[in-house]
Amino acid sequence: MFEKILIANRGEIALRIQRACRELGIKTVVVHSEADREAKYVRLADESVCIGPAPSRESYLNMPAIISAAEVTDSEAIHPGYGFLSENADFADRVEKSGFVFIGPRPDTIRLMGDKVSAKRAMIEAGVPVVPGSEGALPDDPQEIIRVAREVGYPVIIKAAGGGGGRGMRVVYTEAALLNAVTMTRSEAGAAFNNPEVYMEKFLENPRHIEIQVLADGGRNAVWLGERDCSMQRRHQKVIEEAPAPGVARRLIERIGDRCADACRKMGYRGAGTFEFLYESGEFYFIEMNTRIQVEHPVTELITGIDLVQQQILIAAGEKFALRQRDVAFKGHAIECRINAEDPFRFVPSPGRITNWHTPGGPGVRIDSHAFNGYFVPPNYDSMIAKVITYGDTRDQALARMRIALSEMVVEGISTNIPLHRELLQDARFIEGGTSIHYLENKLAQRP
Ligand code: MV4
Repeated sequence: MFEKILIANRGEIALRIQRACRELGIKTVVVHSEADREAKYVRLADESVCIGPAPSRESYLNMPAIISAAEVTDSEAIHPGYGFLSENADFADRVEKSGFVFIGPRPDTIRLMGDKVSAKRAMIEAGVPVVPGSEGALPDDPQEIIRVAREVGYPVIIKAAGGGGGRGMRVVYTEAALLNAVTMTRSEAGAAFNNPEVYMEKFLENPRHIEIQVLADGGRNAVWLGERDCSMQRRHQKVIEEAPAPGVARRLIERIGDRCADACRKMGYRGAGTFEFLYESGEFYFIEMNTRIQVEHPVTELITGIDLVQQQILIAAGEKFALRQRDVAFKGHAIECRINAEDPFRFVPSPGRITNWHTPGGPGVRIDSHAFNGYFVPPNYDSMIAKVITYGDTRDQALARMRIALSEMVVEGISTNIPLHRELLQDARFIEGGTSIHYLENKLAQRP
């Protein structure tokens, strides 16, 4: 096992990784920007290194500074967390070439999944169902593009191969709008991702976003750890996640989960990963794969009892990955509310000093947060300051516990989206379960 790991991230996930390390008896090095000097996980770390000024570009995205910090502290491995450099294949490459272990998939796997055209091809080969669309990237020939769209059937969506997470896409409803949309998406993709390749899919009008968690050892052992429903979102920012997905047939989930685990074996996937699907009319369609630990991983941890961050570390250390599918049992229901420092009505960030901070507790309540009374939320980063996660034997119990938790929570000095969460936890359609990816935006549009 490693003696010392460097954490190349900030905020709640830096603290989360640190806790996993501590339980495994591993020393931690935290790298931080000038804006994060007073962070709690910096004080709790065995060692810390300031790697640059507040802007991410000069600190958390500064590859040479992070690798130098690993060198001077004699770290053996680097955990990238989520966001920042976590899905940067060149970073993973540089980490490994510098003699450290990258806690994540091999650089080539990250690259393969980063290109959405090659990711989709790999899934088709592995028998994972994908959204119907173009075979690979769209050709240049306009007549050929028109032919593919007719075959797929309108509406279609044009997506950039280098995009993902909602960046670089365009919905097309008519043939008249098709070629211009392709041209525009191509040129934006060339500028934004340095890759003008685009592909086409049937546009699904009212799907849910359901993802499958996997863990794999890079060889023959791969398991899937259930699904998460992440449909409650606004502008591609998830707001509430839950596991299991309400109202989806278990047999179907099991079939898809087995396909995902198979795909991992075929690819020699290593570490934790997430297969993203759209779910509509009782069918699953793969869209993208994330090669990192995700924000919403705790809901999976609560229904499986498996510590995903510890498993990432064990796999990276090359310890025998002993988890088998038959050992994975799902129990109960978990819900996560992301608490953001933002205006609950206008959604603009609300950085500043927290003057009063009380977090909820009690049975089935987990708080993942780096914040504390007197903490200054810096304006430079993502606005998420806490995750409130509740667990129950049933969805109703998890919901009830979430309502109580949100009623207990106090954050003063900054604005948060806690009022929005309180409102959503009283929403009849959400309580019923199974709302689509458009539900929240439609609901907000109807607000007075
Ligand atoms: C789609 C889609 C409908 N049909 N693809 C947006 C993020 C990126 N991961 C893929 N996205 C979508 N792809 C087809 N063929 C609708 C979305 C989409 C979406 C997906 C997941 C979660 C939230 C979303 C919000 C808007 C659009």
